[in-house]
Parts: sequence; C-alpha cells; structure tokens
Amino acid sequence: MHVKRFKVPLYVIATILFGLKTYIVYRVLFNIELDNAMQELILFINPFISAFLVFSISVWFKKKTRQMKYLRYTALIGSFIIFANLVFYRSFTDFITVPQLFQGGNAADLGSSILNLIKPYDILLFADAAIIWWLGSKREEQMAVHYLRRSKVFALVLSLMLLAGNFFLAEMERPQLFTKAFDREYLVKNIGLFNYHIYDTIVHSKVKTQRVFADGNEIPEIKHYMEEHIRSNTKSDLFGIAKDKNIIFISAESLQSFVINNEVNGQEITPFLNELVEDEDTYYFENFYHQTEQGKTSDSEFLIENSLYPLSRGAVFFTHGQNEYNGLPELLQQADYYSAVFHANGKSFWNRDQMYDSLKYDYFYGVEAYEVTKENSVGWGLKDKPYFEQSMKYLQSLEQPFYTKFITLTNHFPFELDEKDRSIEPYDSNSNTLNNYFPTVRYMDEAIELFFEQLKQANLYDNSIIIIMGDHYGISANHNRAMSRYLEKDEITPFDHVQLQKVPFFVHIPGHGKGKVMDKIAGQIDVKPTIMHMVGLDTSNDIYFGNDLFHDDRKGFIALRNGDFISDDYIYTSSICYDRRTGEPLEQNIEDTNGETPVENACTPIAEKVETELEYSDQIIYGDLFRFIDFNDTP
Ligand code: GP9
Ligand code: MN
Repeated sequence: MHVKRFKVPLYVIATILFGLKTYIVYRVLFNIELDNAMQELILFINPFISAFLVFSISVWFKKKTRQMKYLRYTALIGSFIIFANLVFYRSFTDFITVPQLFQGGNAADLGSSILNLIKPYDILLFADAAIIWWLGSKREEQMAVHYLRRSKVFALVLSLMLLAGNFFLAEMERPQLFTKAFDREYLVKNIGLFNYHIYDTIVHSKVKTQRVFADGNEIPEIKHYMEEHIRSNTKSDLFGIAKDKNIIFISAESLQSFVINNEVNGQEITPFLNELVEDEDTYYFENFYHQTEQGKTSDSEFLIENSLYPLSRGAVFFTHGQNEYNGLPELLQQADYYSAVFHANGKSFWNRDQMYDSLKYDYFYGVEAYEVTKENSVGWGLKDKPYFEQSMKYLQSLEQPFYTKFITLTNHFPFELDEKDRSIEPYDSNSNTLNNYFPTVRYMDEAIELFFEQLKQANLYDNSIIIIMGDHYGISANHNRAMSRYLEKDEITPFDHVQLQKVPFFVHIPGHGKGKVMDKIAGQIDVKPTIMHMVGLDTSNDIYFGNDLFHDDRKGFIALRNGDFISDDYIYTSSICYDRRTGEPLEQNIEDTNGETPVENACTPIAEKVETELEYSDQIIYGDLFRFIDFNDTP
C-alpha cells in the first residue's frame, strides 16, 4: 500500500503531542486554579513553548540517529518528570523542589503510600513518549530534518522568543513573579512545570554556593555585637508571666495602626481592638513597626519566630526554607509546648510547609483542615469568622500548653467583602483599595472578637496569653493621595510614610490587671525575645536582634529592612534625619566636594548600627550559620 509521506519533522510532532499532554495534565490532574482569561491563555501556551524549546534543540544534531535518540529520550524523561510531580502532588498538593529530592523525610512519607498514589491510567502519561519513540525508531528517514545553519538558528531564536513572550505575559499577570517567588503553583501555572524546575535549580544552587563558602568563623563577631548592644543581663518584671500558659498568636492580615481609635464616615473602624487598647489586661504598643520586605506575611512570621531580619530581596521563607534555625516553636519545646499553625491557605504558599518543618512546628492546619465553600469564602479564601470557628475544634484537641499561630486572610488586598458581612461602609476617595480596606478591617475586628468569645466558651481563655499583631502594611504608597485625604494631611511625606509602617501589637494577659498603652519604639524583631522571657525561658545562648518589650534596657531603635530606622529621637529615611517628635528634618545630608560621603548627622551612629545588624542577620541566613552552633551548649 502506498502511504503518502508528510514531511512533518518529529520535533514538531513531539512538540504538539507533548505540549498537548502537558496541558491536559495541568487541567485534569493538577488542581490549578485559573482566575481569568489571561491565566488560561498562559497555561495553554506554556506547555507548547517549553516543549518546542527542548525538542527544537534536536535540529542541531547532524546525524539522524542522534537526532531521533535525543527526541526519544527527552520525551521519555519529560514524561517521567511530569509523572513524578503528579505522584508527589497527589500526596502533598505541591510540586517537587530540588531540596525535596534530596531530603529523606518527604520521600519516606511518600514511601508507604506510593502505590496508592499511582493510578492505572497514569500509563497514558507516557502515550506521547511511546508514539515519539516509535516514530523516532521506525520512521527515522521521514522524521529527521537536515537544516541549514540559518534554519537552525531560526528555530533557536524562535524558541527563545516564545519563551521571552511567555515570561513577559507571566510578569504582566503576576508582577515580581520571579523575585518574590511566592508560590510554586503560581510559578508552574505561569512559566510551566519545566521552566519552574530550571528556575528552582538555579535558586537552589545559588543558595548552596553561598552556604558552602561559610564556615562559622563569622559567629564570634556576631555574638560579640549581641552582647555589646542587644542582650540584657537582667530580667523584666513580666519574666515568667506566661509560664505554662498557652500562647495564642494572631497575625492580623494587613492591619495598620492608623485604623486604631480612628473613624471612617463617622464610625469606629475597630471597636473591639479599641476596647482592647483600654483593657486593663492588655499592653498595647502604639509605636510598633512591621519590618517586612517582599516576603510580606511570611517575612513577618520569619521575624517573630527568629528575631532575624528577612532578606532585602525575595522571600526568605522560599530562598532559605531549608536552613537550620533556632526559632520559637523549637525553643518552646524546652518548656514542653506543643506548636501549631492555623491558616486556611495552601500549604506551599510562601513555602510554609517546608519552613514550618525547619522551624520545628509540630503541626500545620492548612486549607485542607477547613471546610471551604463558596458561601463561606471571599477574596483569598475562607472568611475569618468561619476560619476561627472551624479552628476551635482543633485547638481544643491540642495538648497544653501550646504555642499556636493564627493567620487571618479576609483583610487582604483587594479587600473584598460580601455585602452581608459589611458593618461599615467604604470610604469615598479615588482609591478603591483604601475605600474597601475599612469594611474588611472591621470584619477582621469582629472575627477576632468572636474568637475571644469562643476561647472563653472553650475554657481556654483564662489559661492563655493572646498576642495580636498586624503583619505588614495593607495600603501601599501608591494610595498616598487618598491616604493624605483620609488623614487630613496635605501630602504623605517620607516621614509620614515611615510612620504609616506602624502595625498594632497587643499582648493580652487575662487577669493581669496592669496593662497599659506602651509608647516605646518597638518592632517585629522584638517578639521572639519577649515571648521567650514571658514564658520564663533563658535566652543567653541564643542569637537574636530584638529586645524584650517589657524591659527598659533596650537598644533603642527599630531597623526597617531598607536601612531606614526609627529611634527614640529620630526617624531616618531617604538619607534624611528627622526629629521623631516634630517631624522636622534635622540637618540635611550635605555631600562633600567629591559628591560622595554624606556629612555626619545625628542619625549617623545609629544608621551604622542598623547596617551592621542587617549585615550580620544576612550573613547568618546566607551562610546558614546556625548549623555551626550548638544552642544547647552552656555559653
Ligand atoms: C497568604 C497570606 C497572605 O497565605 O498569608 O500573604 P501576603 O500576600 O499578605 O504575604
Ligand atoms: Mn499578609
């Protein structure tokens, strides 16, 4: 029989088959959420672009047999990578990372159940590879191409251009996708599984090299700085006040201090929190600053658990989730605390699953612990009220004393809220973000109030200490115009901008009776030593950069991650030193004749310390220095 011969080269067929297969897997087997048409488009094109990128390399092989061999094996390996990710995904709802490949724990978890994770129809994942294999071995003659150099270069340039186009769309859809790298699912859906693996490998090798060059020699100098400037040898009055009590930490999404004791449209924004400010069992810190950068909530978590600074670029939860830490959950184990996190979002978001392991959290109640329906969710997911409600049964089942962290979600940009959940009306300005912020803040305030009630009903309240902290700003500088209108100011100056980085911090100690408003300068870096001392634990072996908030012997400044700082007397930002009380710029930095060294001013000595501290903290993280320290050793 005469078969008509189409001259479609195998690498093109492979691209189509493999691309199609990958797309079907994304849509059917991985549970990838798509929110808009752009995301659909990106997800559809990227499998073909990746496949073309890999398969078109075959045209560079001169020998036909080599060309075919390359295509056969890449198709097979590619299919295997998808298959491995699928099996992993079925167990962890996550994609494989390089460290996980080499990490015993996860693989062992998988080991026992691996057979349950493989389905008979998975064999179909290799169907395209089988076809490519067959065509590549039997139809070598028709399938191979022999291109001129020009055409080869064209194929290469085309594949790179397609890739660039894909990345461009991805960056448009998710700005800072690469620098922030907040979620593996976002990466996979925007750049595809294979490019994600390449990206992950690059990040991983960068981190590993920096780690390899560290040898622990840096530690004595860091310790010396700590002894000199941070550690205090005396105890605060509240040392041990939380001994054997549960610690319930609430990370309040995007909550800024400017809403406390404030109004919108003539109505109180946070009635419950305002009451708490006045409460005799509560210490409220009115000059408490968030110190986060790109890692947002995860940065704030990093700060409170470790009293180390997050990184200036990227999310340390992602880039250094495998490091050795000496965080709160681990330290509290010394006092027999059980630790758990409650957060109704995917476990891999911000790489929490990995980081929580490194921090030695005992358990993480992620989204799958909750019943999430269309009715009880909005914006980012489960609404705060049902979230707290549904968390109660788990909380009640925990061994006491426990250290638990609750991370709310409803008050997250873009601050969506159902009409029926709205107790106050939005503000009216040119910024919908700011307008809608107020009703969602109120909703969170009500949710926290309900949570307090539930704790009382469950008899957990009296034996617990409740800490509430805003994780980071909710209203960025992009909304300064609307913000200045709301605050009745002519403009938001750099000085005001720093003041807007204040987030509420409450320490509520039921039955204490001595609570008050504290005006000392404080920040997220202080949370760990404060909690440690409240529990009555010794910190003389530890390395940290904050102070006990109930102690007066403090270093006297709070460093923001960009090098700005707030001290008792000054605020330093954009190289200008302001009087903290008046907001007046002190002495402008005048550059010397070379146009380089700024003239010293009142802020300079502190600015130098800030720089040193940030540098030491970075050294610890980049070098993974804690692996060289035995924190249980006597000092
Ligand atoms: C996501 C939640 C919000 O799980 O913590 O993260 P954010 O965007 O605020 O960092
Ligand atoms: Mn947040």
